Amino acid sequence: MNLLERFRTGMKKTRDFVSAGFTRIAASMGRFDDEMLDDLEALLVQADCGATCAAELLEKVRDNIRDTGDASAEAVAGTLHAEMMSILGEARSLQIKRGTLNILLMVGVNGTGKTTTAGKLCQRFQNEGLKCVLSAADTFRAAAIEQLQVWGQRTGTPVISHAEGSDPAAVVFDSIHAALARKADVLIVDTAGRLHNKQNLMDELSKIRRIIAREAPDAVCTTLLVIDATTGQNAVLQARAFTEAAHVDGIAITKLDGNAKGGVALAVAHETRVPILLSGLGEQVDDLVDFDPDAFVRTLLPEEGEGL
Ligand SMILES: Nc1nc2c(ncn2[C@@H]2O[C@H](COP(=O)(O)OP(=O)(O)O)[C@@H](O)[C@H]2O)c(=O)[nH]1
Ligand SMILES: [Mg+2]
Repeated sequence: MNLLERFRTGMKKTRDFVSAGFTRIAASMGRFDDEMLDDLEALLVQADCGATCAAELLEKVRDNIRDTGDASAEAVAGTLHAEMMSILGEARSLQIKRGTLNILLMVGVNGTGKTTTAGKLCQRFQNEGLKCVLSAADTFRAAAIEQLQVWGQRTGTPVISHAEGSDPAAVVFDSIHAALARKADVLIVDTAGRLHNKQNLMDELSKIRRIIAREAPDAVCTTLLVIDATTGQNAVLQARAFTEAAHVDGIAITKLDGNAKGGVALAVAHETRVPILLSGLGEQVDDLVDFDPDAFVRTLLPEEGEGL
């Protein structure tokens, strides 16, 4: 399956809702009038693209119709495609620098998919011939540590952990030394990284970053914010809060397979302007793909021959 097919299969619920909805609205007349454009805007809002983002998109569509006189379904889909691409920005993937230690800090609220994404990433890196170490720095619950150990077994990756309730910074310290001793390429740190309040998150992350700077000054450190696509506008609020409280290098948007609300990726990109690097399209180990703006947009919108 190529990337487009993976997005279309994984995001089937969203595609059935948005793409089929677009086609249904367009079908009545073949060209868009004001009422149909309002329906289209409502459809995008229902798919969780965000009210501001949807309003902006439709404003561009209306401008284009005014400028060109072309209100055909193809023209409307074309404008939406271009504008959505501009919100999402260029395709960017998670970069791993060879010959040095790369440290990935997974942050995000509980249940968004940090541990699962860490496990999936491990498998991806192993497939690419990179050596990985997992760090169980979410020490709040024993279950969280055990869950990461399961991923370690599944992917053949060493997991560095301490007891429940221990200091995450100490786990990170040991993990860095284990990774350096093994000459690992990637250390994935499953942090608690939760946002009880901004100060709390900033303190936790800055403590971890201080240890990294001291113990592995040459390491390339990347903070990945994990966002659950099924949580609607909450996902947008989380993205805003985290990006305000901490430096976030990239976003992993999980559970795009979960419901018909996958449009939230647009709302998150619109709100934060932080690149979305990864997308979770299921619970299995290989259900993680690079976020591809073109494939994503072509999943939302119908194309010629598909009702246009
Ligand atoms: N359908 C689906 N489920 C996911 C995805 N990513 C994670 N999950 C599920 O979401 C739940 C919470 O994930 P977990 O990694 O424990 O979240 P954490 O608390 O942030 O570490 C688990 O049941 C995962 O299997 C995804 O991309 N798609
Ligand atoms: Mg976890």
